[in-house]
Amino acid sequence: MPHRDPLPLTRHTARNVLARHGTTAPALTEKRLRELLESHLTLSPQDRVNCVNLFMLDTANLNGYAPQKRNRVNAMKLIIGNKNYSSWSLRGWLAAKQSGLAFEEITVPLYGEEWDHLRRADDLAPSSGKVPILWDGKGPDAPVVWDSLAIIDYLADKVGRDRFWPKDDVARAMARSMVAEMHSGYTALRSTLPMNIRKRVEGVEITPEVRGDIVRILSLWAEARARFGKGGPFLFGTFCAADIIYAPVVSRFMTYGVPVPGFAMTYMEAVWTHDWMQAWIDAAESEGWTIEQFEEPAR
Ligand SMILES: N[C@@H](CCC(=O)N[C@@H](CS)C(=O)NCC(=O)O)C(=O)O
Repeated sequence: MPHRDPLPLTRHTARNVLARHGTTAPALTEKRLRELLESHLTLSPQDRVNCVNLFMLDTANLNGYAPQKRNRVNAMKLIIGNKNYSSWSLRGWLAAKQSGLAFEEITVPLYGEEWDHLRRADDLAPSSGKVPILWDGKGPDAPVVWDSLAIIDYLADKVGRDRFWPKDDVARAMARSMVAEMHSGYTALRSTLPMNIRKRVEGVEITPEVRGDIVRILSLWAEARARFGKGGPFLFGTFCAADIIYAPVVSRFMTYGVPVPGFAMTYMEAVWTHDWMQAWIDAAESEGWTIEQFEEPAR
């Protein structure tokens, strides 16, 4: 039974049909594309999501054409990976939320069958095919920022440092250092225990290297909370860049049942139940993509 849904597209279908009609996405209107594709549809909801995302990437650089949200052409656009797995995307997305600015998000499925093609799209060229990447406006001359930490810095410049960093110099120095350490380090933890929001794994083996990372993180959390956490439940009291950058660690600790002391559990609960995290988790849980290599801890 063909679907008659409003977004009846997959990339394969789109490509095949377009090729058969001797046309390419740039030449099309959304309406015409729908007409061309109407008769080719036996698609899952996930296929439809994929296709819309991919179609948007294909057309995003074309003179303001975008099939969705055309009235928000000046809004920022954040391209992220699968919400279940992409820890750097979570950081970029939380940063965009923290900025308070409107942004359009596009989720692209990492490492899926279209990934090789997708990562070469114009919109991902500045990051050489990595997410997250933030476009501040439309067109090739719009400011573009890739890398989660650069996105935090860019947005803090735009909306004011105090939204992202503690006001106090001593606290801010520590927060910045913690963020930098996460961004450049903890490779054992990051490579061995990949983020997988949906999953719970029991009895995972914690290597000495991973244990070292965990102990270091817990000691930094403890110090930040003890010295600067009086104003709220987060590392430096109110939610800031440090919480953004450590949010995927919270998820990893939950997924792999890493035993943590009470203060850390309380902190993790604060992060996990934060409205933005809950929205991200809900979306991760309803994603249909599975990336096999991230389904098990690495050996
Ligand atoms: N240092 C970058 C890392 C970005 C990154 O490696 N992102 C991953 C997803 S979590 C990615 O795009 N992987 C796709 C690939 O490497 O092909 C950041 O902070 O944003």
